[in-house]
Amino acid sequence: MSALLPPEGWGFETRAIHAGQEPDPTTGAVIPPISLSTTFAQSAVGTHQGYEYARSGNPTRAALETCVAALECATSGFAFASGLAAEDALLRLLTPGDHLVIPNDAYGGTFRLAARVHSPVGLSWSAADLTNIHALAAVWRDETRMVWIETPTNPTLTVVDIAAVAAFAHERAAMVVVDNTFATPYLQQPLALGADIVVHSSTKYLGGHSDVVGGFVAVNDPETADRIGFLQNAAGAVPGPFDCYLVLRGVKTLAVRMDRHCESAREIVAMLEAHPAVAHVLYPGLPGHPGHGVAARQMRDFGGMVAFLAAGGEAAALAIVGRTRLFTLAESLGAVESLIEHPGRMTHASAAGSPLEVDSALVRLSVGLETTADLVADLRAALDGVG
Ligand code: P1T
Repeated sequence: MSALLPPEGWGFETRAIHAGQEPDPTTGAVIPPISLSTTFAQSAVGTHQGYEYARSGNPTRAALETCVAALECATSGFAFASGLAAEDALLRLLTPGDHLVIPNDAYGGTFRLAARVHSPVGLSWSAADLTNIHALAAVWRDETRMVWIETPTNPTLTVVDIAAVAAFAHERAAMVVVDNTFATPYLQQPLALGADIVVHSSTKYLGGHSDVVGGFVAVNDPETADRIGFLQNAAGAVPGPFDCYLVLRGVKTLAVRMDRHCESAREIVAMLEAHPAVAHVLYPGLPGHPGHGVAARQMRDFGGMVAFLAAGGEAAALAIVGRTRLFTLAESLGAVESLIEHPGRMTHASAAGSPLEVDSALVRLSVGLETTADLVADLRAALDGVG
């Protein structure tokens, strides 16, 4: 839920710092208090100040929900305990017999949730290359109710034209969900491009400091919002107040962090492109990237995630990820510290043997906020050793 919308015309950074975060009326505290109470006094049965029980609503969570909804230019926002909890709530909008289309390189956990949690209870799904409307048309069924877009995708940084897929799906009365985790609302506004629902792993750029797991859903349609609010409360996968505070703190600096992530990613891409140990660089900012034109149109900048194929195949990829010093070998992304990983054996291992299996030579980088030259030198040294 989001209580108080910011005045029209506030810029992104102003909304990030002020939306939902007016000084506390009782104390003047500038930062929304971490409200720990699980229950709220009622002056008579059903008469209260907007809160009854903390699973249904909590003031710290409401501040976060108002703020991130405002960043996505949505009328309603819902915070969840993790990105996958948020995704799970969205898949519960579907009923047995419905058909879902997911991208053929979605995050491994999204694939696992659809294929191994929702599919056994009646959801059918297909994976498709969503960069190609004909591929989407080829898997379309009368029962298709939802198209799940990730853009740029995790881990191959494929760019999907949100407006084109939304137009196709809406003509056929299906909903469009966009996982905006990689781009963030600073770089990309899916609702304005025609999507119905935005979902986030706020564990990543929204939180931004590798210290909180969370998820978020933003929507404009009041009926969908009611249903998601119902699911949030009925299934109960809500974040605790301290976690809400951490994400709220994170989003205040989202814009400046994203600008720097993008800037450093550009430098790193330039080095990778010239290095003989790298066979191919995947980054939407490269003019030769197949999605470059769409990304330039629908994104403010190209993001802080970079992937590349090691020229020496899987063995070289595994060697490279073990050789960096500043880039920590770890799952996750989107935080101040740079991370490196091998998707085939780590984040996307659950997609092995499926249409979503990733190339074993692939290395993924989450470019952090350390000194750019140090990051370039660290990676170059790791690549030089592999040859
Ligand atoms: O980890 P969680 O907060 O539950 O979010 C899941 C999720 C959803 N969508 C995308 C695009 C994601 O990247 C993730 C989580 N991804 C990783 C942990 C990772 O290292 O790729």
